[in-house]
Amino acid sequence: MDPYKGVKLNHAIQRALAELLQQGVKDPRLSLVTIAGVEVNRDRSVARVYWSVTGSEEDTVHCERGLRRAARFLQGRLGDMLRLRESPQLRFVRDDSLDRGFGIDAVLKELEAHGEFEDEKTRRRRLALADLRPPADLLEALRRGRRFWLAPHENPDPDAVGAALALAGALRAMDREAIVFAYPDPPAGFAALPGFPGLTTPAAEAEARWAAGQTPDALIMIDCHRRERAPTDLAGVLDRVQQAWCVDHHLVSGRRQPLPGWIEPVAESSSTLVFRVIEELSRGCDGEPPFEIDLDMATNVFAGIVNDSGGFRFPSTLPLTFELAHRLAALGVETAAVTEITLHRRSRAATALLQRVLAGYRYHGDGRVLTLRADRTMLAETGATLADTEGMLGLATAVAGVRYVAFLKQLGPQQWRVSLRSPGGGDVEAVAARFGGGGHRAAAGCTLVGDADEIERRVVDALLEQG
Ligand SMILES: [Mn+2]
Repeated sequence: MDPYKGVKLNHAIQRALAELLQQGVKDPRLSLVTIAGVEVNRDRSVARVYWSVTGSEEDTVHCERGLRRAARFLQGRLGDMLRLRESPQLRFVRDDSLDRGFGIDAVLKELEAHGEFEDEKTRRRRLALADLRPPADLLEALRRGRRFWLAPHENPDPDAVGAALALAGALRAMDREAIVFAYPDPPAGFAALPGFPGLTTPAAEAEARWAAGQTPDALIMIDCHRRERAPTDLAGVLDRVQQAWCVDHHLVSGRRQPLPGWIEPVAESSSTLVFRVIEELSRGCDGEPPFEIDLDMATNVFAGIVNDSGGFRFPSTLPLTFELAHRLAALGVETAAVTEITLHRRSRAATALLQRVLAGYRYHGDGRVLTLRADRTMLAETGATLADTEGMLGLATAVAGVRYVAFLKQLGPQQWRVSLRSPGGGDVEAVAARFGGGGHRAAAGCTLVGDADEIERRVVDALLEQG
């Protein structure tokens, strides 16, 4: 019998590999490799090993080769150490996100140095708000510039817009000029955000402002880390801005370099990171007077964390999320009202759309897979927009017995966005990847072209195959 189960096996492998790399291999540079996490697939035939190394690009390339060469050996030793009947095949995946999480990485290492081995859960539990440390170069850029353009990603949510408005408020408190760009479709739940839409500027005006000589010292992308996530209205000026930064909590995917700034995937929201930036700025420094974090900034931050933590229900919620909520409530934020408006309130059009979507629920494979759909006809007949589908996945994943949810949203005549969730713990990233998409194990998506019934059938088959 196998003593390791699911997550436990991941941790056991992570630990054993770290030990082997420290002592068991000849190549000294491999001892500098950090194993960030391990993910074993369902039948345990393959283990994806996320790794990173601090050092030059050359070191990284060297380690990548070394790990590949040592894979067989490590696999064999693992089997012995963990007494596995069959040890999984090791696939090494370079984890770029870790390189950039300098702050947290350092904190975690520090914690580790203090005590025995700590698993991810313990680490997350011990993180305090003050452990999130904004990078010095980002703070420096915010202090140095006079005019800032802040851009939440397209199809923004209250986290993206709330964080942008809060940061703009802080910059204005420092006598800087700061504008937040807004897009044609306001985010669902925006009504709780102080300053929206009064303090936002249509993205379409960017070009005119540029032409009038009002060019920004820096552009700051919020809740995303690539220029491509900016709305098309901004595309023309994006390449011309001298400096672009980001504040984001999403994992960096792909090999391409993200924007400089602060990417911290441990945070449940970008608003949390922005709060820490504001807090640092508010202390003032040489020739820069301190300022107060006001109620509007606090409310915008709270709307962001309440949205991204699903009202403190999502597993991404950290103890430090409650620490921040406490701080914000003490600053006077009307937590109940903001939560109600951000997460709960629906327009009549959105309610009509919800009725239609609920009526279209379809169960497959004895109720293991649930599919739902929002097409253009439904939007046109109810007067709702795609932004109004926010929260609908949450209702579907709540249905007892459902392992996978697929939500098909129509983007164009033959184009469908498929959002996948696995409330039952399965791996939807693997399914999204088969269709050219990506994401995380529990939440992923892809965009497919074709007939909706046909797309639905293919996706459902792939999900059922996943088990
Ligand atoms: Mn977010």
